[in-house]
Amino acid sequence: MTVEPTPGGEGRVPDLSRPQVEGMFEQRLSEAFLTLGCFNLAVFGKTGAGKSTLVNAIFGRDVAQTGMGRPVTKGLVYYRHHDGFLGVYDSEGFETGTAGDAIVAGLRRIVDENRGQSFDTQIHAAWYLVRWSDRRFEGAQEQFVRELAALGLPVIMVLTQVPSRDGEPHPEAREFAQYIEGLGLPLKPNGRVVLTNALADEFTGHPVFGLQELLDDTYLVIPEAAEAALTAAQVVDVGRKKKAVAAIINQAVVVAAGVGATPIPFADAALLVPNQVTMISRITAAYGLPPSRSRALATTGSLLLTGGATMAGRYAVTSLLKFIPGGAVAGSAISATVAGALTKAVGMAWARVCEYALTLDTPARDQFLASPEVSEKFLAFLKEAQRAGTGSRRR
Ligand SMILES: Nc1nc2c(ncn2[C@@H]2O[C@H](COP(=O)(O)OP(=O)(O)OP(=O)(O)O)[C@@H](O)[C@H]2O)c(=O)[nH]1
Ligand SMILES: [Mg+2]
Repeated sequence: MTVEPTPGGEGRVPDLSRPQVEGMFEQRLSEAFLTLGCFNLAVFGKTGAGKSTLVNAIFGRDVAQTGMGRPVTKGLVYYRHHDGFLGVYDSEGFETGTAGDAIVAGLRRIVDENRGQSFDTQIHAAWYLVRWSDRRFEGAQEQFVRELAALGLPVIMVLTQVPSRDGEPHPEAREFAQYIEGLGLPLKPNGRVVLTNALADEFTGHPVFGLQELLDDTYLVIPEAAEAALTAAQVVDVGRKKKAVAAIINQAVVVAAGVGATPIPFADAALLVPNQVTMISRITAAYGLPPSRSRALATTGSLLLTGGATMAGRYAVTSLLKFIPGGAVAGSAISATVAGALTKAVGMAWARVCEYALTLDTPARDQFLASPEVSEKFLAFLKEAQRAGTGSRRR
């Protein structure tokens, strides 16, 4: 990679050493993840209803296998995913009757204990799953759902393993859902039953179905404070992640413009670094990338941003000055506009790195996040953004 010389920028950058920036990164990353908090979901339904499969489909991870399980009450295990922002109460092998009574009693205790505690220990939503092909919804199940609702939990009713064609569910599954809706259960958000299929069936050709709807309904019933964690944890709706990230970048741009409001000497681009470190950390958390990889990311991030000058920063400033109005005049000073544009470019490029990481499966992703490829991709995206910005192709 070649880095263009800095126009008149041979001046020094205030010294932010790599270890300093790295330490800053590690700290801001863990703050960003802590701020997300934890989204807690409780999942109920008879054995084989598809609880584990549905959780996997929405969150892209086998919480039961990769998380730490802790039996919280008879019949109920709490899995806190090691990434920290997802917790699942799984009623494994749950059947109604006395087992159901024991679970309700245990849940009541959990709900009572967590009342008034911080939001990330509370249960934010409950999914009650019924396999559509059972075509039966028993009195005991109905009773159980009413008791969950009486505990104050928002209950979303889900029919699972529903076949569909051309976006339409099997008519009998629809009928079954309507039957349940007719029982007048206190279902959230609107008394409706959500029809889903969590696994594509290659033999019958039945596609995955209804996951977006289930996720949308879940957003509607949870407290606002749990939304950021859900957005990070889920893998169905990348659009929601992007929206959260766009807001983070905009905030950082405003801060950067503030730093540049009194134009700062070009050589002091490093003044923008702390804000960029915060931004990159928050972007990483919003996408739900693993905090367990934060050390590797901190190393890469600090390499990229040290002095705002070494690579990315210097490259970005150099190219930006060429096309930002007033940039060339500034020549040796970073104005509010330049500071904002620079920060935005860095944020967008990092967002693309994260999105790329999300397309990889877990082992490949972990490997990628710990590799020099992160900085290579980041710089490539930064260059692309700037080329698009100038409207010119390769020089
Ligand atoms: N095609 C298809 N198969 C599913 C779906 N959900 C579950 N299955 C299958 O049904 C079986 C049971 O699913 P699980 O997700 O293990 O059910 P569970 O509710 O977690 O069961 P327990 O843990 O025993 O309570 C598995 O063989 C799944 O592959 C689905 O949406 N579509
Ligand atoms: Mg299971």
